Amino acid sequence: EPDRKWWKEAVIYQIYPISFFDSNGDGFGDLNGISSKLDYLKDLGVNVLWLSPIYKSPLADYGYDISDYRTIDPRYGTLGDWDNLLKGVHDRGMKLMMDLVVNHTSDEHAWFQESLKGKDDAKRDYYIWRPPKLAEDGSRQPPNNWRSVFQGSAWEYDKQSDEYYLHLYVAKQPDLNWDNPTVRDAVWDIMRFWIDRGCDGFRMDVINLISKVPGLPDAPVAEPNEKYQPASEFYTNGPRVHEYIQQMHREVLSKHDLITVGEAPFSYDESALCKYVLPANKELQMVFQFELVDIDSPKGPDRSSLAPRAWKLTEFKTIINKWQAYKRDEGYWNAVYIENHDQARSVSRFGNDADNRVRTLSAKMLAVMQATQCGTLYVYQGEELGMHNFPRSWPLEEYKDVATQNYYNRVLENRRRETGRDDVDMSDVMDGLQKKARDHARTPVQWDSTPNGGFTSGTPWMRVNDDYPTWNAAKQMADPDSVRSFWKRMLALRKEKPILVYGDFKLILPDDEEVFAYQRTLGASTALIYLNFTGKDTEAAFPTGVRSQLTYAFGNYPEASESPAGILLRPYQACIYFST
Ligand code: TEU
Repeated sequence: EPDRKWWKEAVIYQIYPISFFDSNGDGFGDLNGISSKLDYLKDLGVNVLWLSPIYKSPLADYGYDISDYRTIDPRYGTLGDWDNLLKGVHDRGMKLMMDLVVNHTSDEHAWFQESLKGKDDAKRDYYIWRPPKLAEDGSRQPPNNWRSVFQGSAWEYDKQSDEYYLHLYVAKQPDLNWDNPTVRDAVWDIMRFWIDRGCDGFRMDVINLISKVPGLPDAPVAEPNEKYQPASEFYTNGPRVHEYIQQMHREVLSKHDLITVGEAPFSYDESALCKYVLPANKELQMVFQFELVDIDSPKGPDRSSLAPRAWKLTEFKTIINKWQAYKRDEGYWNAVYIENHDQARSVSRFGNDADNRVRTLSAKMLAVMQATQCGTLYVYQGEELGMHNFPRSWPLEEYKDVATQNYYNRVLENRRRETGRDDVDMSDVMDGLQKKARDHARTPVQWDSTPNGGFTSGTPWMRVNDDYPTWNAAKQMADPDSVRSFWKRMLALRKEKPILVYGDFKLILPDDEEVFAYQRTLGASTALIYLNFTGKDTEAAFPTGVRSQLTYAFGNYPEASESPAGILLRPYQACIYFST
């Protein structure tokens, strides 16, 4: 018997509020906009909504830079609007999760403003301040050579105190000093504030980066032509991180029935990441590991590169298999996702969006792939509509993300320096951005075929993808063959069949570069899943001896065709069989 829990069976829908739905015409999505779409979400079959940050913020990183954890940014609404949203969510039997961003704050947060006042200020030690390193010529240099995830030095100089502060992300996101127990207490208080107000759980931003290696030593020089070096090994899964999360569990989490998921970038090491998740450790319920979504990133220490790498289906399957099979007996639990606000659209990356037919088929195939894995399932806004990357023809100005802009500028500066010319060719970088930039996830949701996809009656903060007249929620709600209708049926099936949530996972045909096939087992029952990742017909075998007990149950074609070898799969066909 599986250890059944509501949060394991839940389907979680991530909302990136700025791009979800604008209720007041200012061009920004808002809380009342979300409230007005709750019936749409309930109808889809999701159980929990996770809101990306809606707190007060200068939006340097679209809300992942918080200047007040207890206030809603006016662009998104008010605390009253939040209470109203929560009520609407609870009235429909759903739950609401908040984004806890506490590795860093905004530089406009009151704590940081105080910290800036001087070395003796009570809040100075809330952040990570260090004196400059003096170069031979006497010039002031950052305390070490770490590169920010968003380019440049990870340190910002403060003239007044003649010290630098650490920021793993942009300078407007100073890192909190978790080694200071007062900071930790302040974080527990923020969590209690939202729990007392009724929130049902937390997604914890970069929670595996909160403990830095003592002494903050220089990173090894991996890129000799660069001034600043990739340094994630000095702050990922750091020495005190488990002490801190266990304290969080004792002080806050253990007292409530919450859902918790930690974001854990820069580590593919299952023996490191399992520590956050194994129930015996009393930390979190699951983490977002990045091994799968980084599959098309260059191997090597620089995880901020937006140059795409070609990958093979066998690599993809190996990664999923590794995590699906990992320590089930000790209670390791997966967070299943392929999209979020930091990832390009999955149908463009893992499916095929060359034309409407293959786009629809492959988006449905990816729905089956996710909804038939073991773990808690996360769906990102617009994924249920098969929203895809925006076109290569969009100019750089349409990319609103600071990570994209900074990456482009770093490559541009390097090329200018290397060639001594201004007019360097950047077309390959633009090709890469079209494939990998975070911006593709952030175009407004396409609700209908009215101007701007019905997202706003005003001017949208970011351009709506040009395909909204054909690809939108209203059209898809009315079409039983749409991606949206398919997702709804798929989620209903997952609800009905605990084997899809809890069953053991076993890869079939591991060496096949076209078909991803796996078997799920729970007690005496079996499910088989076959996914054709190509745009052509292909054949695949059944495992020996199982065929007679299996019945075709679900897929993205009217039926499954069999061949002498086993199963004949049409382009991007997905098939689910259950034992009778
Ligand atoms: O992201 C963590 C993170 O470092 C990656 O997802 C990052 O976006 C990617 O590696 C870029 O190369 C979280 C949030 O999800 C993201 O939106 C924030 O920008 C970031 O933390 C800082 O808060």
